[in-house]
Amino acid sequence: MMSIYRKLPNILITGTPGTGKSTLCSEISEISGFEWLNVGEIAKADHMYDGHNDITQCPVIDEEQMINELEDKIADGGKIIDYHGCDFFPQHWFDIVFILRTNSTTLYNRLVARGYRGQKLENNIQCEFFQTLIDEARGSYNNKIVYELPSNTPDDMEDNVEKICQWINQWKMQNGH
Ligand code: DAT
Repeated sequence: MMSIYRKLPNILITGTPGTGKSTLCSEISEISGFEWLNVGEIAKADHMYDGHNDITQCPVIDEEQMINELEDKIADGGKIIDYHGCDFFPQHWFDIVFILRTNSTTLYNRLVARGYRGQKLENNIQCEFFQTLIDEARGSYNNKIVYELPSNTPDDMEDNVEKICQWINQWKMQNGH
């Protein structure tokens, strides 16, 4: 497929809640100047919901409304999108997709610290264990642009920030900036 012309690339960061998406995006945004779009926060702020999911115990995002809301921003490029789902975004939005991975014990501890318990805690641990986001990303995007990144330790976080910033710089060089 021909790549869409953008002055700057768009990056999708996905993964189970607690894998470190917000932390990573905030650091990359600070370094690169790219705008961080936290889809969960945007949905919350604008009440972009369409019901409630009893299994995940989360409100269900109004996907159509979200796509309409983000479309113009995405067209400009230079965005980092952060969400724990990835199958409803148009494929052409992203130049690269990263999935953060965290081992079960570490993720469990992070989610407990965040106040998750019971079914919600269990569902998220299972989501990571069964590689739900990997399947979702691989099923939704060209696998050549989909990468897994471990996110267990602060060293991992640092490596991931560096890798993504390097990728941005490389993209700019290859695209004449
Ligand atoms: P998410 O946005 O995916 O829900 P987060 O960025 O809020 O995740 O991170 C959840 C918590 O885990 C937060 O306290 C920071 C910590 N954390 C995330 N990634 C980490 C890593 N690679 N090493 C150590 N701590 C990490």
